Amino acid sequence: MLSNFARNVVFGVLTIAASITAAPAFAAASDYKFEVVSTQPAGPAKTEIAVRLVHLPDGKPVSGAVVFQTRGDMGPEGMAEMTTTVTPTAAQPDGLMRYQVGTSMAGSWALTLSAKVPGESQTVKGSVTFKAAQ
Ligand SMILES: [Cu+2]
Repeated sequence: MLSNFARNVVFGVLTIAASITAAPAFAAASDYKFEVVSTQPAGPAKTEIAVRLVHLPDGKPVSGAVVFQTRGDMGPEGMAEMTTTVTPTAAQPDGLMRYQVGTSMAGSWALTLSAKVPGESQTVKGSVTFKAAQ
């Protein structure tokens, strides 16, 4: 049984440890999040999607990120093995990343992106989920 004093000391130490961990001395890959900006059907079994990368601490979109790996699959519907094509469709002057994803089945699809971000040594990887109609 801890005394109140001991409990407060333990709590204080944990609080300090937590604030040290959270100190933004260096950006981390977990400081970023991919977000869907828009989706629209692009012909039979195809969906056009625009995604942006946001720096979570200040909520600002990141420009200059270079996506070097993508994956599309139906993981959100329990069909992670059902992969598909992901084709970049436009340059990214506005910081948006646009892709045409093959969506041969109606339902929820996941687009997973791996990117290099200026000033960030770690690879930033994240997924967005979007709906495709048929
Ligand atoms: Cu499927």
